[in-house]
Amino acid sequence: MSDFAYVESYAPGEGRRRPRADFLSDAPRLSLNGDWRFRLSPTAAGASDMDDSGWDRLRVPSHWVLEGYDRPLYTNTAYPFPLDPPRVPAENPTGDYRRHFDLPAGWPPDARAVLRFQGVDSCARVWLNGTSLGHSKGSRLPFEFDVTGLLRPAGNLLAVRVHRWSSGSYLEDQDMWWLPGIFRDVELLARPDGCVDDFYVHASYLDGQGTLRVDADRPGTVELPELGVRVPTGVEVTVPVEPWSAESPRLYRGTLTAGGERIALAVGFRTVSIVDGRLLVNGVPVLFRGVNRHEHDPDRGRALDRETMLRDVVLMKRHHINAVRASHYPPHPEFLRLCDEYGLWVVDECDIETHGFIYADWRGNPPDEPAWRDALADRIERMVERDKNHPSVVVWSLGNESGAGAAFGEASRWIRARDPSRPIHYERDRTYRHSDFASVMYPSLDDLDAIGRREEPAPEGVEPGSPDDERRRGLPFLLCEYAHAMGNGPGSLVDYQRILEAHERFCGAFVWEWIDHGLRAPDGGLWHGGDIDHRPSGGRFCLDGLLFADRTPSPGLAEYAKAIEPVEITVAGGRVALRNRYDVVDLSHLRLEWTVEDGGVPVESGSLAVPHLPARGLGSVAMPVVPAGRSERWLTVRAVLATDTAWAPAGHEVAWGQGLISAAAPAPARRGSLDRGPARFDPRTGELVRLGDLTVAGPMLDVWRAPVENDLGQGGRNNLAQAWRTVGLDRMLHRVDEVCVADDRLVVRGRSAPAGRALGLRTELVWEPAGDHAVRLAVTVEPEGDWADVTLPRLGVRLALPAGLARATWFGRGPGESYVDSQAAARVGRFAADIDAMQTPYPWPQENGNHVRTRWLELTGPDLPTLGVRGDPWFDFTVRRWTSEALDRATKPSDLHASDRVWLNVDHAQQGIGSASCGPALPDRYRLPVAPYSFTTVLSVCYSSERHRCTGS
Ligand code: IPT
Repeated sequence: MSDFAYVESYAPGEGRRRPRADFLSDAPRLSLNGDWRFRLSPTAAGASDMDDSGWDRLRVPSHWVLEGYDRPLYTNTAYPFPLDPPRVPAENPTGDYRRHFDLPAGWPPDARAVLRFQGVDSCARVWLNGTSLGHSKGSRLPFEFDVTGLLRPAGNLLAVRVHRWSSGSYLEDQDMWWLPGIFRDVELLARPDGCVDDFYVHASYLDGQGTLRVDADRPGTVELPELGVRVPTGVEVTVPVEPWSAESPRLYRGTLTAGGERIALAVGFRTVSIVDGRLLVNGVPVLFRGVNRHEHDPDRGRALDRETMLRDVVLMKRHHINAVRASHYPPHPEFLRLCDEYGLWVVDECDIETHGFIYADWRGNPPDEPAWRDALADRIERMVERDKNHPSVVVWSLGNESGAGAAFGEASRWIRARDPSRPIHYERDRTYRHSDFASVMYPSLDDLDAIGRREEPAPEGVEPGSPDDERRRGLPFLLCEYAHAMGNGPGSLVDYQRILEAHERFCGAFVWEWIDHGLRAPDGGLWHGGDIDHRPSGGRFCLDGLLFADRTPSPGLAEYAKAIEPVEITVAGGRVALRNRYDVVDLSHLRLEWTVEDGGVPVESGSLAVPHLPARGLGSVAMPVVPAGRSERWLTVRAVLATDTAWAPAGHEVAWGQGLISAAAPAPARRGSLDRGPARFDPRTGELVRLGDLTVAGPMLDVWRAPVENDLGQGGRNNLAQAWRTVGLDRMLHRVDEVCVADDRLVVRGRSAPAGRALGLRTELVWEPAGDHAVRLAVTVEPEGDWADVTLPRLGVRLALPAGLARATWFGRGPGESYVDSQAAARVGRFAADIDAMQTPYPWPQENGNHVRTRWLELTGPDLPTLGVRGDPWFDFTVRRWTSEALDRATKPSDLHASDRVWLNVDHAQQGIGSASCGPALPDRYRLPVAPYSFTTVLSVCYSSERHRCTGS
């Protein structure tokens, strides 16, 4: 046996203390974070030299692959090494870490002491002052060694050997970067005589009363001053309390004192139960409006500091997210303290994923192999013991995507015995015998609806009508992943939410996922998996978050916030109807404000009394009386925080609704003469070449968009972009057949079609005068040939405009981008933005920046006349400095360069976005079939002194 056989042994560790609760106390604690000596070796043998004075320095916590050594690797499902469990490659980058330290003054020299590692990826062997302490695997879980008697007042040497690959890596095949290193805190803890080692807070809630009992392995005293509680450990008390919930995270702070140590307690009273197939907390149903959160930072990987964790929590709270699935491993313990304090329901998931066994047809899958029993049980116990005292943790998850196996039965039995207070989730075992929830990932809307009705078909391998089938149907349903947020999207968030709220069976859902896992590249850009020269690679699949990697919210997050906003406000029939979507609280923490806008210009505003509405209650208030206006008049009602909270200031918007008060008067029909109007055409091609003093080119029929990630359905399924390219929508050729003038109308007939194909789109563009400054364009499109079931990414016209145009002002939906299946977050109003700022910087360039239901648009630039576009009644537009083709070709944002034109797409429609990058096909109603279409638009030109003429606004 070699000296490093432990790396490949099934054993989860050796020499470690038994797992216990994570807590903060006033006992002496020495952080060993900071500057360490570091040397990287190519194999598990590591560095043999005793003298580390010439070694490099490395900050701890960190991942060495993000600090200039070795390189990060990204795989989705496949292991990056041969599937030969429990063996790992001989090339096993191994980092030797050394830390020299002195004990601080006042450190009790003879005290018991514990050395704690909060997380080391993937296997660590540890020595203190030359004594071998043992080793541990299980990257995202803590481990401790008893170091009593091994410390010196000065000149201690802590040596840690970290192996990139170990048997433990087979249990850590999550879809994420493989990032080795000591990436969480290292601490030395003094353990005073008589102190408790582990304790368990049992704090339940029933009918206004909280029942508390703190069990500990040593006698101690529990104090919650606010409740007047002072009891010995092991003794139960019942007192009137306010319950803890994500919406009202009432914590009672206190202490557990034993042996001269004071441990901080943050007690939240709450009871989780499943009654009649529904999940209840404190007796009421709750709905998780959640996200899957990986720990990620573009520079630090999973070595997050507290500030970054807090940013996540605050961003979630501000976007109405009330739940987090800790996908796919227990987060840093500080994150859970923040969830307790700020209020987030947590599904705490174990650091177990064996996805890559799919490439062996699940043969040898660790959860189904006795040899791995201890390793799996070890992880479950370390999670539960560490996190058992957090009120925010309401569900235990046994892991992700690990097939089925006896180990999950053992895990669930162990948890039920140790912690009967929380239900258990595991999605991948289709019998659901070891889960208290039925669960699947990425169902279609129809499938989800059937699940809600408890009418879903029996899963494969489960006999319809069998006891497993019956039991599953009776379980509450937790949608652990849906709405794959890769690139532009996801679409249908509102559709999903409607179904989730329509059936009692649902206890909530978690969008995949919170944040893009882009890593900072040396050139300042971002790396995804495909940027690393290594196979297998998960490519761009790590860029699927609601936040961009730098934590800038994406349009998808705005849409999700709108889909789940806690109050539904409907303005109609003279009333403002309110639906309280909170599960626990009423609306007394909110203020209602209203504004009336005429054509997007505010004309009146005020406030409304907030009706008393209990959780999930309905009510209404009378609408303010406002007369009709000249153009479209909208009433917007906003619910805002009445007072400051921990996560947002007073005035922060939590919900809004709009209603149309009066429609616009029809625009007066303006005739004129085409000759005397602003439009000049090329007589040969019928192309528009000038509009007043604006040089323009076009408009051309345009049916192409740079595919979004969701157009590239996973693994070839739902791959619309491929179907489009096969037909040739990305390379349409345009022919003009006829240009004629009749009755002061210019008619241009032509055909757009791809080379090599017998199909095409016949077009007719009819130009008419519309006053002195405007022309009306009517477009008719007639398909020819057999298009089979191909859809169109977009249908509209594209114009090339002078590059000097710099700013857009529009009346329609905004301010952010919107698509037919993702427009809830966009309100009706008047918006203005620089063209450059209207490009959403998706890390993989793709279609973006669309605006649905635009009534009018003006483009302006210094020293240029204004271009106006009016819809009949609406159009979609995108405006950018590069073409869709250039956007399509680009693979990095840095590939996009301003051309010598501004490109404006005025669309009759654009196809929806969906979430098919990992999920169901785009619903039919959001597709744009090949069919006859006709639409009109009015183009105008005007000069600043007469601007109103441009759009009639
Ligand atoms: C699902 C995984 O659980 C998650 O980690 C992530 O990979 C996601 O897919 C896609 O980004 S598993 C998939 C087979 C549905």
